[in-house]
Amino acid sequence: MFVKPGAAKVEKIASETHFLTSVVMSRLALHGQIVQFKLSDIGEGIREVTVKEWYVKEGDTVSQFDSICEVQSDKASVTITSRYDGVIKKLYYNLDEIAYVGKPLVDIETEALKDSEEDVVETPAVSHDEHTHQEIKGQKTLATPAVRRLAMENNIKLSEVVGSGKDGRILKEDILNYLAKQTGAILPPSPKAEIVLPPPKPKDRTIPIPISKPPVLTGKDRTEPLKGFHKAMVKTMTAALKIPHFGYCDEVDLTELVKLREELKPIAFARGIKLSFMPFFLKAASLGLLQFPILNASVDEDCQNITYKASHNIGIAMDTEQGLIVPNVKNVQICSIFEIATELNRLQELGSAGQLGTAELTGGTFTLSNIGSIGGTYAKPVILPPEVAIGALGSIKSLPRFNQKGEVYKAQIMNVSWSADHRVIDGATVSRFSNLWKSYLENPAFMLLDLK
Ligand code: CAO
Repeated sequence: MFVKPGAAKVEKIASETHFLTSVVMSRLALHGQIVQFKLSDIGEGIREVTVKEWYVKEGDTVSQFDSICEVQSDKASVTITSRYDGVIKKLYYNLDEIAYVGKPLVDIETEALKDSEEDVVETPAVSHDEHTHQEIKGQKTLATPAVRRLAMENNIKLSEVVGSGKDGRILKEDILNYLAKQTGAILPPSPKAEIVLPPPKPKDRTIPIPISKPPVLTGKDRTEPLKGFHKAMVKTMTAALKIPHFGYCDEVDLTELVKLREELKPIAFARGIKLSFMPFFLKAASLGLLQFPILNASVDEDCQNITYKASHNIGIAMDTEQGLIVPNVKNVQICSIFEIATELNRLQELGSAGQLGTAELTGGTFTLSNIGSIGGTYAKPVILPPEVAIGALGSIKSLPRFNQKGEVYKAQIMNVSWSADHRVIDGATVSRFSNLWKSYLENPAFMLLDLK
C-alpha cells in the first residue's frame, strides 16, 4: 500500500482512468443561449474521429463535466465532456459517423456561467514561476477540463499549482502532488502499481464451430469507409512495408515456464491479477534488450540517425472489437513480472472497453504479438515504425522432444518469429538476442539473477 490512511481521496483520483479532452466553446454563453459545442484539437495531429457512443440525447439536461459522447480516433478513444450546464438541443452526428475537429458536435442551450467556470485554457489568469515562486500577472493557466475538474472537486485554486507540463501546463500529477503535500499522502511511484482491476474475462480459445445459420447472401458488393483503428492500420502498415524486413524463427521449450506459471497463477489471482505468459515474455525481452539495445531503438524517416531508447516500452498487439491496437507497458526494464501482469490486465480491461487512451497507445519502443493466444504456429510480423523489431509468438503445444539423455519427454513448445529492420540490424544480432530471450524462458530461474 502506497497511500497513508486518510488520503483516500488521492487514491480515488489517481485511479481515474477516463481520458477527457477540452472542447472549443464560445466564451460568451448567456442564459438561454444556444451554444455550438465544437470538437477541439485532440492533439497528435488528429483531424477526425468516429462517434462511437452518445451518452446524451436531444432534450437531456447536462451539467459541466457530464460525459457527452465517446469518440475514437485512429490512435485513441476519448470521452468528450460538457463544458456547460444546459439542455442538449441537437446532436450533429449519428453513431459511427466521422466528426471533424473544429466542427460542431452538439448544440446546448446554456444556463448562466459563473465567472469561476470559464475555460482556463483561454482565460488570462495568475500563475507561478516555478523558480522564483513569484506570480506573473497576465499569463494563461493551461489545464484540460479533466484537470480543472480535479482541482475544483478538491477546492484547489489552479493559480496556486505549479504546472510541470509543456509551457507550464498543469497536469493531473501536479494536482495530485499538490493534494498529497496538503494531506501528507505518499503518492505511488506509478499509477500502475496501485491500480488493481479484476482479471479480464478468459478468452475463448476453442476451435470455432461453424455457425448453424449461414450468413444471408445478398449477391451485392458492399463498400464502406475505413474508420478508426483500421485507418491507422492503413497508414502504419503502408509505412512499415517500406522497411526491409529480416525474418528469423526458432522454437522455445516452455516446459519449465508452464510449470512455474501454474504455481504462480493462483498467487497472482489471490492478489486480483490474471497471470498469463505475456509478462514473462515481456520481461525476458527486456532483459535481452538490455544486452542488445539496437533492437529497442528507432530510426528517423531518412534513416540517417538511430536513437537508442532508454525505456523499454513494450507494445502488445491486442485483438479488440474495434480492431488491432498496440498499447504498451511502460518501463518494463524496471518492472517486476507481477507489475507487468498488473499493467497488462489494466490494458486488456481498457482495450476491451474501447477506452485505451493516447498515453497507453503511444511511445512504444519494441513489440510482441501473441497471435498464439488465438492460434497458429508461425507468423511473419510487420514492424511498427519507428520501432525496429517485433516478435510474434505461436501457440504453445505439447510435443515430443528429446532431453539431454536422449529420452523422449512431453515438451511445451512455442515458436517465435522475429522481424527486424535490416537497414540497421543484422541477422546475427537478432539470432543472439533471440537465443538470450529463449534461454531466459527455457530456464526461468535465470531471470531471477538479472531482475532489478
Ligand atoms: N499459447 C497457448 N496458450 C496461450 C498463449 C499461447 N501463445 N497465449 C496465451 N495463452 C493462454 C493464456 O495463458 C491464458 O490461459 P489461462 O486462461 O490458463 O491463464 C489464455 O490463453 C488467455 O490469455 P489472454 O489472451 O487473455 O492473455 P495473454 O496475456 O496471453 O494475451 C493479448 C494478451 C492481448 C496479447 C491477447 O489477448 C491478444 O489480443 N492476442 C492477439 C494478438 C494479435 O492479434 N496479434 C496479431 C497482430 S497482427 O494483426
